[in-house]
Amino acid sequence: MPWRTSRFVHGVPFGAVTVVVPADGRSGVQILGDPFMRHLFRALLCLPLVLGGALLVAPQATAATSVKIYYVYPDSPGSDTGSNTSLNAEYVILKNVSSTSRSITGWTLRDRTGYTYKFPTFTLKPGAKVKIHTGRGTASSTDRYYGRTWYVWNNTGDTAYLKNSAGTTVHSCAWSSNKPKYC
Ligand SMILES: [Ca+2]
Repeated sequence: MPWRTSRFVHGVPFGAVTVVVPADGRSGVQILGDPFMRHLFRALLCLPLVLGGALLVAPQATAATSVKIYYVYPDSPGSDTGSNTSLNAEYVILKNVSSTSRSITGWTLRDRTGYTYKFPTFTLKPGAKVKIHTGRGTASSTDRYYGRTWYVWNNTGDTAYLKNSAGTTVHSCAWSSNKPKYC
């Protein structure tokens, strides 16, 4: 035996093995008993650490942005007359950049002022895009409408915010000119 039994005062019987805690606190915990059972016991001791690690990693993996603001067209062509056609030529495109279908039910798109479009029950397939127009129109799987009678996105600069159903901002895109922009 490389160690002295007298150093270990806390021997805890644990089935076929005994866990021994050193009295001086300077040495590590020793596990005594049959070699196979000792290995098994060590593996079981490690299991909670492995499971705990998986729980810590998993939420971060699922929280990665799967749907993002893809493109903004803040300045409708021509004068800002406020016609429905002009309003609808101002838009933001979202894209599912993941490889699986994603629900964006209850998600919102808004500008700095707070003009908000909220998605009803809605799913984007992998790689699919949806265009959110400022004016009125018939909603479809590819085109949605704020239904407003005046513009949302400032031509001189603004920020689009995409929030999930919990209200957490998952992506934002800022611009400082009237030029269309890939985010
Ligand atoms: Ca505009």
